[in-house]
Amino acid sequence: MTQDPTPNHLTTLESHIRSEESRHPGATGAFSWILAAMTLAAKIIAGKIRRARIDDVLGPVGSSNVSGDEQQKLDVIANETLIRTLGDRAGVAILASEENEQPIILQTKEDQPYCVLFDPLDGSANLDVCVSVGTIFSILRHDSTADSVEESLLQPGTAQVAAGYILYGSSCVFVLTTGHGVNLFVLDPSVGAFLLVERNLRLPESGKSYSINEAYRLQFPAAYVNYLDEAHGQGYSSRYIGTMVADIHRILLTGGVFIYPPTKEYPHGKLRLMYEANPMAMIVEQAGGKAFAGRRRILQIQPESLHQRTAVIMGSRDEVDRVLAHLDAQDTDSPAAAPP
Ligand code: P6P
Repeated sequence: MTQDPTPNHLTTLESHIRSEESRHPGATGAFSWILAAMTLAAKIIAGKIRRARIDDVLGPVGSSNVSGDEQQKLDVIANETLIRTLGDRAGVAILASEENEQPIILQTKEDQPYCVLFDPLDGSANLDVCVSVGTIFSILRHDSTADSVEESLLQPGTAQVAAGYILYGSSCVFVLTTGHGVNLFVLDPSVGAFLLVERNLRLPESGKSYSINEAYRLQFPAAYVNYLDEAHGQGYSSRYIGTMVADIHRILLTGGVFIYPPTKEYPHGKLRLMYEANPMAMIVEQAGGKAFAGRRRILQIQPESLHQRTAVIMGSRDEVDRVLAHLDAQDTDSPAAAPP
């Protein structure tokens, strides 16, 4: 972790974005304008989460999203907040959300340079019990030559121009990469600004901690069970919050590995490639970690559909390599034991 070289300076997320923009002479400001919209949405959503029980907006809406996940009231509120804040920003051609089956076309003019994809409220099932949740976003260049709107979005993770997440936890944290390292900002509610607290954050190369839902152990391919058995024998700790953003944030700061293997319910993995795995993978790699789906680097997966799912192994280099070594030793992905 690189401590800020100018500890006495107060850098806000907005001023950081402006200084990044000044590094690109040809910049039109559209990119900065989009990140500013994400900042505004984050502050609004953070406020709504803090007041959720008071305003009685907890619990399910009574419908499911395209992935079949039960929608929480705050899923819908967060989604609408992001669409409203991004919707009037010049430079955004298309929005895509976990909560919307189809992409949202904002401006059909070909010269709109960007697309924004997001999971508005990751881990929202945890809201009722006051456990951390998050917003994840990915920014792609708009490909106006594609045959269809969805096709224009189906770009591999390496094409992302920026990725980030907001973690609504004991504090509200905004983590951002634009391809030049990872920066961490914390919301100061007294002034309503995200302040830079860590520049060029580096993920520890190792960490004896894994994050996986061991309730599904009997459904995991044998290689993952073998890894767990090895970890148990080497004194690893287990930490699992059930919100990807929170689990990955802990790993970003303290090391370890997050794993969501293929299971009987999710044979291709549970997490969504375009707006969960890809942005988190960009952040993890920019911080010096590794991010794989089985034996494939996540960022190199060519997407086939907007809401497709993937398995995930991401975190410290050494820890991801340990899991991959078991995958290499196991030439099939068959479950360790026949599912019940
Ligand atoms: P499980 C939340 O629903 C989520 O999409 C991720 O944030 C989280 O890592 C995962 O699913 C938890 O899934 O099956 O362990 O409840």
